Amino acid sequence: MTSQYRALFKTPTIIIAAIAALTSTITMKSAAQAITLNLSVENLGPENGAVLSPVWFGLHDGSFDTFNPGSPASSAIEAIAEDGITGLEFNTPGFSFDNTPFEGLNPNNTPIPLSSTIANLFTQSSATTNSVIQGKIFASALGFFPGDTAAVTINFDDSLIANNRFFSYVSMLIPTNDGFISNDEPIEIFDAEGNFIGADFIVLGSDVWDAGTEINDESLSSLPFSLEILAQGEEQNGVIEKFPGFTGNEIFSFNPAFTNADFTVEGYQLARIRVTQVSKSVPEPVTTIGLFTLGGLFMLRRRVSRTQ
Ligand SMILES: [Ca+2]
Ligand SMILES: [Ca+2]
Ligand SMILES: [Ca+2]
Ligand SMILES: [Ca+2]
Repeated sequence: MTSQYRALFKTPTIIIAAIAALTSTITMKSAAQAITLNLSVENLGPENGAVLSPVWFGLHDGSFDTFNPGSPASSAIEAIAEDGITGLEFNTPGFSFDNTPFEGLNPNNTPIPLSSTIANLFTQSSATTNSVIQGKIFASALGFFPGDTAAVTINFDDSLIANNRFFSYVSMLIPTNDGFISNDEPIEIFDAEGNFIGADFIVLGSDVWDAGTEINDESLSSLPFSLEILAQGEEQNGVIEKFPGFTGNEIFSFNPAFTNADFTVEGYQLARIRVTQVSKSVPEPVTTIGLFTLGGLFMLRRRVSRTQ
């Protein structure tokens, strides 16, 4: 066998094939490339801590602003902050309310008009004129319980980087009436030259906002724990401000599931959010063939030198 491998390695046709494969790999890099990003969310809270609703995300050109402190919330922020509704509940692969308290919710009976959700506002926004990339990240239909991690992978052509240089996200905090986390300013994940920057940050309890849309009473009749209570609660008619703290004890005493949910305590870490680049590559089969061929050559070389 050894001499056969040695003979193969010395055969000019093998080397020519390897060079041809290498050349095709390099040539393909000047063509359109697929950008693959991984977006992940982890609930860092302690056991029986606060729950994050499914996290809405969107990529855009930098001109989409989810909210401004001191201003009234949009209908999009209100729908997420009060009830965790993004508008993507009925068209996200793998997402279903079956076997949850919200089973039966459908586009025709949702108490929140889909036209007022962030999914629709984002689609209509000039920030996404040429490309609409948005979705939900979730560990289950109810979102992220403490310790839960989930990620989504998205692909787009690198010619669309300028349209998708910025990342935004929103998620509701449970158990609050209208507490949410989101980025006030778009997060730059590609620089102006198109180089990947990414994101990796921790959201603290002190980073939670109050949408100013629902009076905080943490009452079982206003928190969205069942289909019937969706969109229930007293109007606040206020503006977005830092979460002022929990007001009542009802929610913490009725259910041991929330004994550690007061994220306003010192040092409470809510979530880690990451945007990483998986690859920026030519269509996979070409790369793979090139690498296999080179790898084969290295293996041959090693076998040859070891036996010499
Ligand atoms: Ca803002
Ligand atoms: Ca409301
Ligand atoms: Ca409020
Ligand atoms: Ca409510």
